[in-house]
Amino acid sequence: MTETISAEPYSPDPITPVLTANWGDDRAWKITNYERRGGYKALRTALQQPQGDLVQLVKDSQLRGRGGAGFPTGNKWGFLPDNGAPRYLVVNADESEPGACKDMPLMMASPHTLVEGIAISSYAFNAHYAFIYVRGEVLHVIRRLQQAVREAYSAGYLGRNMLGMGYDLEVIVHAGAGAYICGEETALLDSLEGRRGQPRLKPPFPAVAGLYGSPTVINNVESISTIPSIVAGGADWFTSMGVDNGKGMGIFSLSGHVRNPGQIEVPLGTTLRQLLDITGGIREGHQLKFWTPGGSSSPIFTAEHLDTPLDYDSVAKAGSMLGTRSLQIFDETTSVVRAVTRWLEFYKHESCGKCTPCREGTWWLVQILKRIEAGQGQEGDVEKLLDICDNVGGKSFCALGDAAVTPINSAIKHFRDEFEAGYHTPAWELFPYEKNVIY
Ligand code: L3W
Ligand code: SF4
Repeated sequence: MTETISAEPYSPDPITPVLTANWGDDRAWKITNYERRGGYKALRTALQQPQGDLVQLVKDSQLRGRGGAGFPTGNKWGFLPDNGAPRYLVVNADESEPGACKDMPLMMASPHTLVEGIAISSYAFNAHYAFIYVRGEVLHVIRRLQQAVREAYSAGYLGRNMLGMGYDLEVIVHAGAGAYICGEETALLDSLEGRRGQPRLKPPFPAVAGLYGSPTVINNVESISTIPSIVAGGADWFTSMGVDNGKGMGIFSLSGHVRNPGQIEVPLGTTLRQLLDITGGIREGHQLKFWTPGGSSSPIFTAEHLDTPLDYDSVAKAGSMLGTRSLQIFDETTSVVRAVTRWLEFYKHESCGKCTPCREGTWWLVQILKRIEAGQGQEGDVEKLLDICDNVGGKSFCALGDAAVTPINSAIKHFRDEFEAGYHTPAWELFPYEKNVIY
């Protein structure tokens, strides 16, 4: 445990926001309001440039994918083979990682930022069809996107002969059916093609053989939404923010035991201590116990990581992953066993069932965690958990299996005594506050 507020209030430099700049405006989601703030000017600029120059610009910007893995966006665009097959852009808007809440607010507040990014990106790598694959449950977001796409067609930014500059692009908003696994890019493609979403073997990567077997770029909502600002500001402006190997800004979502939960956009490399300074800190009278830098798929951090720069390399060096920048904050009233059990119930439910280690392993992990949570754990249960994790992590077909075991391994590393206390005492007696929580 440690204090979370530093003496000097932190001020990000250079000042963001960029992606969230108009979120406070009334009806920023209307095309007229977006245009009033300079929206779609970058598209006009882009359509006057050779396509290869735009791909090079994105490479020069050093933008890395904002969906979790941080793969260099310009490089991905550069992988598309020139084999005469149609090329597709698919935007992964299936955000559903526990704690992740940046793409949905972005699409609600400023859907045209995404639509403009789609138009520029598709032109850059010569795709004439783009799909936004969005979670089926978020009807309000789907409607907002559909309206934005309709407005963009009417204004001539999409469709045949965009802005009279000779390029055609069709954009389709596609609602998924609410399976977390469809956020995995190849399961998403199966679902988009009308089949049950289950991961495909990679390689081939989608860039080579993706939608309908054609070269396909799959990028996260935030990655594509960043493109208009790179076209408008240039690669030097973008690389002036962030750190080595982690350039630009990003939207971080803070949730849990903080005074002001929500989204905040800052340069990559900002620390949790600085973010808490800006947003008001941990809720009054409480102290940080543990947190996730990248949603429930990342190993947990503790107060000793408050000054870890939140960029890809620094977080990896500290033993976790930046992932979706979903900062879930837990204070000392939280049972780590209970938190991990809730996450594992999620992974068990969302396991697609294709491979045995994940399908069976997540089920067994939940059984053991639940008895520890109830104070009915048995001697050796912690070792059993670690053994099962060892047989799931790195031995499953896709990243969901790895994700499921990372919170357990890291929670046992930092709070083993709490798990062992579950051999005789229920979590709700060790953490009385939890009695008041209704599940
Ligand atoms: C061409 C190569 N393309 C890699 C591409 C690949 C993909 C991207 C990254 O998972 C992570 C995961 C979650 N030629 C290539 C190539 N690519 N080598 O680069 O690939 P990969 O496999 O490292 O990652 P991924 O499958 O995109 C994303 C983590 O993010 N995560 C979860 C996010 C939450 C959601 C959600 O809410 N729906 O997805 C959070 O941390 O665990 O590790 O495009 O094709 N040689
Ligand atoms: Fe499906 Fe889990 Fe195997 Fe991934 S790891 S393929 S989600 S069963």
